[in-house]
Amino acid sequence: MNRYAFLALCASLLLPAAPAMAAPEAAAPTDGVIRRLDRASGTVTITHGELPNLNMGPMTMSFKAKTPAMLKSLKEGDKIRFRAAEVKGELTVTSIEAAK
Ligand SMILES: [Cu+2]
Repeated sequence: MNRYAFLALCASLLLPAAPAMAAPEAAAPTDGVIRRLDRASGTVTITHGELPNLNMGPMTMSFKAKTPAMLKSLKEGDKIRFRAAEVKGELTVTSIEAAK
């Protein structure tokens, strides 16, 4: 293998990892419990564990849901795994699923 082929191989091995590392949503999901669910306003109050990407320790707080549809199958008291990020200045749940 010549030097250029080797470099191309290195690049192809490294590239798949790069977008995952750059995206804030790549953070591992955080455990939480739904305390309040307001479908009308699309907000959800969650008692959550540590959120390193938001510099938060465990607490109970309200988030905006990225889409109202993502709250459809959930109810108060549900244990969840979720990701949150700051979107347009608002703390927003970007993904949410029932914890198994
Ligand atoms: Cu918080």
